Amino acid sequence: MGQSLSSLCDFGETERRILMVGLDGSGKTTILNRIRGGATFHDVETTNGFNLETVDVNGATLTIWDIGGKCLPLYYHYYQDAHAFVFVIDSSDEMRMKQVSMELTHVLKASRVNRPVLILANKQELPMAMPATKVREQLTQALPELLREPDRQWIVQGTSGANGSGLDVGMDWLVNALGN
Ligand SMILES: Nc1nc2c(ncn2[C@@H]2O[C@H](COP(=O)(O)OP(=O)(O)OP(=O)(O)O)[C@@H](O)[C@H]2O)c(=O)[nH]1
Ligand SMILES: [Mg+2]
Repeated sequence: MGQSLSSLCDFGETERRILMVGLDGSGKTTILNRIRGGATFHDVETTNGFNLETVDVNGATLTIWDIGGKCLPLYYHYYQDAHAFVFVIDSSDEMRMKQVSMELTHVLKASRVNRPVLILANKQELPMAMPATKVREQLTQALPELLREPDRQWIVQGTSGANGSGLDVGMDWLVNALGN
């Protein structure tokens, strides 16, 4: 602890550091696999620590840190160094929305206010999944500070790690927001 992300890796000037966070089992590693071009959907092991991938999206080089949900507190210190966040939610698990709000609060408090937050309402293909609009509604009720940060760019995008839907739209938004 105590080191900055940029001191751990030698980043080029155009690279952008993206932290992918969210509760364990929300689908972060599955989504990372999709973003890096893996088309197949299969069970992945829970992440102990983090996975790191560099991907090109629309001409932008993104270094994505996929942090295991059970390890998040160990990495809060790094939030201030991130250029943007991908915050993944299991939309089929309404029972954990309070815990989700608490984790999102950490992102808002520990990061700089001008860092974009792409919130993915994942597992949309499941019949019991809350639609992205409902996830957004619950978050804005639980975290009114989201609405009070005028310089914060954020969206809630529905996705499925199972079939890849919604990911392109979300990543397009993220790259565009990073350019603003
Ligand atoms: N039905 C469905 N299952 C998904 C989806 N995305 C991920 N999963 C499954 O959800 C489980 C957890 O996925 P992971 O990608 O390991 O989740 P994670 O957020 O990386 O979990 P941690 O590493 O523990 O933080 C796995 O069984 C995945 O196959 C999705 O969109 N739909
Ligand atoms: Mg994982």
